[in-house]
Amino acid sequence: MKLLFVLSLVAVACHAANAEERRSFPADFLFGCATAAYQVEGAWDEDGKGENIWDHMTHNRPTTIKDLSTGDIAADSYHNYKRDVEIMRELGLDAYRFSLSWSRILPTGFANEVNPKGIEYYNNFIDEMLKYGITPMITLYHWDLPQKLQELGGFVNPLIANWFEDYARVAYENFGDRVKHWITFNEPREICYEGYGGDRKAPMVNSTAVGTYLCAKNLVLSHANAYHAYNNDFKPTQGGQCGITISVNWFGPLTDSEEDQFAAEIRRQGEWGLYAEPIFSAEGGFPKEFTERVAAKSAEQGFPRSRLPTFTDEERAWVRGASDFFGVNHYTTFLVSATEHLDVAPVPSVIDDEGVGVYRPPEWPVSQSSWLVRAPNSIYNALTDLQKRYNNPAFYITENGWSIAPERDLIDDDRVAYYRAALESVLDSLDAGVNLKGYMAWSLLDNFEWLEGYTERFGLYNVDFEDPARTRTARKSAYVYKHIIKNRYIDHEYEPETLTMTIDEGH
Ligand code: GBH
Repeated sequence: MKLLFVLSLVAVACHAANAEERRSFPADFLFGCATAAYQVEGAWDEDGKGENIWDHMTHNRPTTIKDLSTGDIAADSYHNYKRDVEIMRELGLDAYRFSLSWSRILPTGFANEVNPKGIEYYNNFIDEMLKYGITPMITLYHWDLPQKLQELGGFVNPLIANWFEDYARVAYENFGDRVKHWITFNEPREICYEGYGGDRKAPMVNSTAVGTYLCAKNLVLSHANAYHAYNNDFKPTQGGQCGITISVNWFGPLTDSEEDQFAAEIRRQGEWGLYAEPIFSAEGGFPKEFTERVAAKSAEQGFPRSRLPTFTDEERAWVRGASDFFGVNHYTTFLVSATEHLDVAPVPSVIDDEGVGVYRPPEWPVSQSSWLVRAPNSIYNALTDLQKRYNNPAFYITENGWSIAPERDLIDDDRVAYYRAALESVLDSLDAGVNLKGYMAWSLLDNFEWLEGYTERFGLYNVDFEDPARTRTARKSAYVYKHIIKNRYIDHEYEPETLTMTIDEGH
């Protein structure tokens, strides 16, 4: 009896201690998942959709994709959107971030001809989400430029700023009565550096000297046009917000030396400052030290002017402050050195302009994607840096996730470990006062991973790509994420009892 009493006291004390230590996510914090049109929709030429640069590249240069696959069918979300919303309800999501296919809505890219079937598909999808209280968050551009616009230069033609604004207006007009979260671009770095400066994304322009920089300037101007269009002509009646998503991985110094600290800063400026600085900094324009470095390198290389363009005063003012929130896609950390592990890169190129080396300690766990490792405090380091640098704007984490091999079973414990660590880092960021409003896991379900095809799987739900029905099945990580969303804290001990998904009441 006495022993029992003591034991129960101990239990009460432990419980109290847990409750004290237990950190919760705010009740209004938006938990969601993200996807992108080309990666999940399929139906590449159905119901009047026009060709885009990924259709074009996968069809005309099939060997650019590791497993020779395409997004022609992908997860077939075009036909399975009701099942996708059912999955969101199973997970208990507050929000869902997805992208619109520009060429499904405007088959040639231009706004003179709107495809009614494209509008209808997104209307049905949005209404299905709203029926169950799920907040839709739309990305206007996740890498699938209409092919006709690419033939006119795509993001190196300054007229892209008009074409993009026209497209954005069509989206606001048709969906803005119900959609209150707009993201203009997903990951300018990947669009500009990988698509125009290099050859790791369509359209593989590989103009290493200037491609990235021309695109960077035109892209931030396109963003600003779409932002001001919303702000002036739609926000007053629709009342939503418009922002941009930038990939912000953390680049820390390899050692405490001044050289390494400066090297890390140059890398940050070249990788994401190029896109964030013009929009979010007090001064506007491209980042200072990086601008000086490209100017110096260009001069050494015999260019009569810097390869990095400048903004006119008018352009600078138009872009500066043109965002209601900062969307962050965060995956990993790199340690930067001024003198070691130097990258081998074409001369000239962004990587050569940065002129630094990157390194990851072998003890950091590696995913199925060679670039994606689990590093300590990764989200915290990135967000607290942005918070200080840009005067703490509103943030959303719009992507964060982990890949596994296609042959793995549903028990993805490495992904569970990644998400738990990432969400602890989110709580650390909230404790540090970061104005973070939500978190979207990448991804709701397995999908077409760009040049890697279907060889890397990011889904909380497995998709059977051999099955014409593209059956979706929850992985262990789905149960764990659901538990976190429901309870608003991270229970590191939680194990799902059975792998049987159900929809909880209220969803
Ligand atoms: C995001 O990009 C994308 O928004 C999303 O569409 C994608 O599915 C997701 O991540 C997972 O990858 O080895 O040289 O080819 C994340 C940033 C930058 C990660 C480019 C992959 C490839 C470098 N990506 N990186 S390389």
